[in-house]
Amino acid sequence: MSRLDNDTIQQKYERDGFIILENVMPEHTLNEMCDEARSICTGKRGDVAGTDALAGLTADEVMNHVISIHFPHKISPMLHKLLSEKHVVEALTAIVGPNVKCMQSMFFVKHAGRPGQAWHQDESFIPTRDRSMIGVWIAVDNAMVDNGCLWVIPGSHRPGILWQTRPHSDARFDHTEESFGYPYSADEAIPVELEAGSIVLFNGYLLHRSLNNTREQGFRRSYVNHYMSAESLLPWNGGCLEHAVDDYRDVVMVAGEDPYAFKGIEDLSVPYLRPEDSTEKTILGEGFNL
Ligand SMILES: O=C(O)CCC(=O)C(=O)O
Repeated sequence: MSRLDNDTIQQKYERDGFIILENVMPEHTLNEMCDEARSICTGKRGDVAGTDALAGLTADEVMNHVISIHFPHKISPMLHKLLSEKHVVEALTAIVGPNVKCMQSMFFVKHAGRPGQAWHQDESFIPTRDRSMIGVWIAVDNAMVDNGCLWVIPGSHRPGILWQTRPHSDARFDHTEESFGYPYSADEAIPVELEAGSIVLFNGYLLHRSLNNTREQGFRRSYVNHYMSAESLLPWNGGCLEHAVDDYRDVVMVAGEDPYAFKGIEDLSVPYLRPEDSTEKTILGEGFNL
C-alpha cells in the first residue's frame, strides 16, 4: 500500500470503484486466519449459530456445508485485530476520511464445487446514509477465475444508483438475489484475480459478483470486511435483527474519532454460519432471515 500515494488511491478509487493492494498479508498470517476459521467452525471460539446442527463433523467438513462465517471478529481476537491492519487502514482513511468504523466481517470458504454470488451491490444490504460503504476483500488463497474470484464492472459505482434485485435460478450462484436493470453489458465485467495475501477494496455501489469454485478440491477462502465513515449513521439490521435500528452501534472504530461515542457500543451482531444454499437454512434455526 505504501507503494501508492494517497492521491493515486483516491483517483483510482473514484474512477474505477476499486483498488488493489498487492502482497499485504504475510503467509504466516494467512495460515493463522485459516486455523482461526477452523476453530470457529468447531465452536472453539464460542457460540456460532449453525454449528450445533453440524456437530461431530471436522472443521473442513463443516466448511464444506457453508458459504461463509459471519461476524467472526466478534469471537476471534485474531480476526478482530486484523480489521485494523495498518495498510488497510491507510487505504481506508485515504478514501473514506479520517474517521472510519467497521460494521461487518465475513470469512468466505467456498469449497470446490460450491456456488458464488450473483451481481450485487453491497450498499443494497448495508445502507449507509452517506454512500461511504467500502468492502475490503482479503485473498486468503490465490483467487482465480476457476476457483471463484471476484468480478467487478469498473465504474459502475459512479451513478450512485442501487439497482433493483430479484431471485434467480442460476446454479453458479447462491440464493442471494441478483441486481438487474443496470446499463452495463457482460463484456464490461473483469475478473479480479489476486494472489493470496493481496487485497481489493471496493465501493459499496460497485456491481460485483463471484463465480462458483469449479475446482476438484480445496477452498477459495477470503476475509471480507465492511467499513464506512464514522460520521454516517447506519440504519441497518445487522442481518439478524427483525427491524433495522436508526443507527447500528455494534461497530469497531479502526481510525480517528467516533462522533457518536456518547451512544456507546452495543452487542448486536451474532456470529453465524451462512448455509451453502437455501435448503440448508435450517441449520441456523429460528430468527434468521437470510
Ligand atoms: O467472496 C465471494 O465469493 C463473494 C463476496 C462478495 O460478493 C461480497 O463480499 O460482497
